[in-house]
Formats: sequence, C-alpha cells, structure tokens
Amino acid sequence: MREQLERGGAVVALESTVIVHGLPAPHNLECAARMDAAVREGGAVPALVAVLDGRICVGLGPEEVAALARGPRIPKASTRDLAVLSAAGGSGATTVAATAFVARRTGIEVMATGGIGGVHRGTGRRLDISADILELGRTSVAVVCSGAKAILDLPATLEALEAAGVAVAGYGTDEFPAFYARESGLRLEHRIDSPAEAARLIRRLGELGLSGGVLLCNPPPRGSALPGQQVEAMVEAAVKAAEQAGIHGKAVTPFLLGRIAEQTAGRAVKANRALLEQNARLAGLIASACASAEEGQLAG
Ligand code: PSU
Ligand code: MN
Repeated sequence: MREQLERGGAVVALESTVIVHGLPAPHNLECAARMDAAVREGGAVPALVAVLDGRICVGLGPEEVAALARGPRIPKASTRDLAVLSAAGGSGATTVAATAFVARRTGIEVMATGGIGGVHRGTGRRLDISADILELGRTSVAVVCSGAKAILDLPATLEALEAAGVAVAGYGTDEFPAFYARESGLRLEHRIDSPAEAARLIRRLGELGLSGGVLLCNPPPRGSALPGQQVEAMVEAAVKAAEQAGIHGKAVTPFLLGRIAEQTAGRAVKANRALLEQNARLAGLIASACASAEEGQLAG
C-alpha cells in the first residue's frame, strides 16, 4: 500500500466500523473480502483503516481483518477518539469521519463506504449529528457512498452537508439515494457520469484549496435495492423502538441497522453488501482515474 502511494498509484481507504458494527457475521468478513477484491478490480489498492492497540493502521493484513470481524467487537472510533485511543493503546473501528481524516493525512484522496452518518431523526429533541459531516467539511477527500444511511433525516442531512461545505454529486443519478433504496425524492444539483469526470472534480477541489470533501452518491444496484416506501416504514418503526428502549448516542446506528436486518429477513443485509461492493469498485475506478490524470500531467 505504502509503495503504491509513493509511486503515485491509486489507493482507496475503507472504513472498519461497517465491518465491526454495520454487518452481522459471517457477512462482515465475506463483505470485507469482496470489497478488497472490488477495489483491486477497479485498478487500485485497498487500505482498510482501524486503530489496533494504539497504532493507527492504514491497510490491514488478512488475519487482522478476520480478527476485527470475529470480535470481540472493538468500539466505534470517530475523529475525536483517535488521539485518545492512540495515547491509551486502545483499539477502535474507524467511522467515515475518522477514516477520512486518516486517509487525507496519509495522502489518500478516495474512500468508499455504504452510507455516511448524518442528522438523526428527532434531532429537535436530542441533538445527534454525525461527526462524519463535520469531518467532511474540513477534509478534502472523496467519499463514494450510497448517500447517507436511510435511518437518518435525509433532508436535514443534505442541509447539514451544505452548511459544512461538502460538495454532493449523484453518480449516474439526479437523486440523493436512500442507501437501501435507489430513490429518496430528494433532488441533487450536481451529477457525475464517469470516473474521469469524478477525477476532474477531485483535482479541482485540491487546486482551489477548498477544505471540504466531496460525496459521490452511487445508488444501490437494481438487483438488490429495496423499495423506498418499504424502507421508510421500517425505519419509522425502528426509530420508535430505539426511543422506547432508550438507545442514543453512537449505539443508535448499529441498533437501527440490526433491527432492519431482522425485519427484512436478510434482504437489507444483502442490499447493504451489494452496495458496499459496488461502491468499493467505483472508488477503485475513480482512484485509478485520479492517478492516471496525475501521470498524464507529469508527462505533459
Ligand atoms: N454505513 C453502513 N454501516 C455502518 C456505517 C456506515 O453501511 O455501520 C457507520 C459508518 O462508519 C459511519 C457511522 O461513519 O456508521 C456513523 O455513525 P454515527 O451516526 O454514530 O456518527
Ligand atoms: Mn450519532
């Protein structure tokens, strides 16, 4: 991974929270392997990020990935946890926020995930806005995702992204995808249709010296996406259950995702896996396009 970066090759950072907390075993380990392969198919080298015994690791070996997936579950680590864990010799699975920060510091400009965190429903009563939004507002990294997780307040999440200065573009779509579903009814102002176009956008971001990142929103594959209305009904029920159970803070996301997985008899997990793999592949293609654009410029 390091040699690849040093010679200006394409590298894609991957977050580890989705492996530790986002998917049940054995799907998590299988999905990690599929994402790794998908990034390579796209022509790039994957770098899974995690904090292990105080070390901030970029690129894990197969045994380390298997240990993450097998458990015991290490806690979710967002940006604010990085220094604490690293000082105390602790371990953590990095969220999109922490992964973006680590990627940028390492010189990686593209990462892939399923859905980013955002503004939770019911935030009027209890403030819950993911650090993913704040981090992407100050870290110029491109995140290939299927929008924000469907359990969130999606209109409010788009507003928060705007306020934070994060560029948001649909990949082959004019709509903000709803993670499990291809449609949300929320229109996006910008659209990208090829890895080369995405690479140009990422390059401009750097040239203009903008501090924020870009969200490239890739809808889930047609074959496994769930209907938008079904997703909405399930999310509403799951949010009520979380409130009744008094779940809040960083436990909310894993609780809601787990609940939805149960209710769809695995279809949500299947959709989640399919979109993660697809996003990893696209991120690989985009990182490759960025690397060849750079080479072209050096040559020219
Ligand atoms: N996408 C998934 N599953 C997940 C997550 C994303 O398909 O578990 C994780 C990501 O790591 C994201 C985090 O950064 O949830 C957001 O959590 P919070 O709302 O606590 O910031
Ligand atoms: Mn939160």
